[in-house]
Amino acid sequence: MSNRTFTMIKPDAMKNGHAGAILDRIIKEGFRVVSLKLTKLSKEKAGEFYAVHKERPFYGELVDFMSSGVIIAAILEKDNAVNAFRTLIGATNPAQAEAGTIRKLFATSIGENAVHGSDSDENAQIEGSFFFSGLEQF
Ligand code: FUP
Repeated sequence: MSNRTFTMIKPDAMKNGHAGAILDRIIKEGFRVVSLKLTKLSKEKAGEFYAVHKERPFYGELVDFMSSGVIIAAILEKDNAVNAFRTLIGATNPAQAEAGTIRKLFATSIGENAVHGSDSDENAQIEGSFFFSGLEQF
């Protein structure tokens, strides 16, 4: 079990003005910020990040959406970080997310669901390294 996960505040939440509230919630839930940046994915980079979904029907829309505006990318640390963070964000589809979760509070739809959270320790490591060099991880 690792104690790090990776997140993105997605373009919908950025455009809707929820970035501050989401970061505040994450920090108040006890996650330590290891790395943080405001950035924007090109279509090519978004496609690469979500390559695991490339055969899925929603892949094109997902790539268009994730490259449609700025995002905040971050590596976070807490005991059992991957599972703790997925509990905090709630189900992929905000309609099915538990009350009080970040997606329930801030997501628009299953496609525009406010935040990303890694689904395994291995992916947390891969995804964190996609955005941050070793020198940027504190
Ligand atoms: P999650 O791990 O909860 O982020 O969800 P997935 O890895 O299954 O999906 C990654 C992203 O693909 C979601 F955040 C949004 C998008 N997606 C859709 O647009 N439609 C779907 O039916 C499933 C996922």
